[in-house]
Amino acid sequence: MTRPGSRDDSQTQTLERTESKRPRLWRVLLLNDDYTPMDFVVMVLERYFRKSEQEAQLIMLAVHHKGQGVAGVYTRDVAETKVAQVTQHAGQEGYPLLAVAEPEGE
Ligand code: TYC
Repeated sequence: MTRPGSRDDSQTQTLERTESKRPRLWRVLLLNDDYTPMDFVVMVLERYFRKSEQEAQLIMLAVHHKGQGVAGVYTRDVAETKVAQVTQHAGQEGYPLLAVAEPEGE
């Protein structure tokens, strides 16, 4: 049934979106350990998470005292890349520093 001025949608259907407009964000967490030097963790936060030296110190100390802390929040791909970069750099130095990504809101 096509009225003048309306579009005939009998042939064409538009699928409803199933993705939300804004992608879910992922937290990158740093985990505490007994061996990675504090200075290395601060450098990681500055270099890979673009924190100022002061912010980096605060986050590092929070992780040291509480066991884990949020280094940054990103889309999934970016978060996974940060995890890979940190893990690779720490491993290269022989440090066991661990970073993990987890979705926000869980
Ligand atoms: N606990 C470490 C130390 O005393 C420092 C540290 C902080 C390690 C944060 C990991 O994610 C970390 N040298």
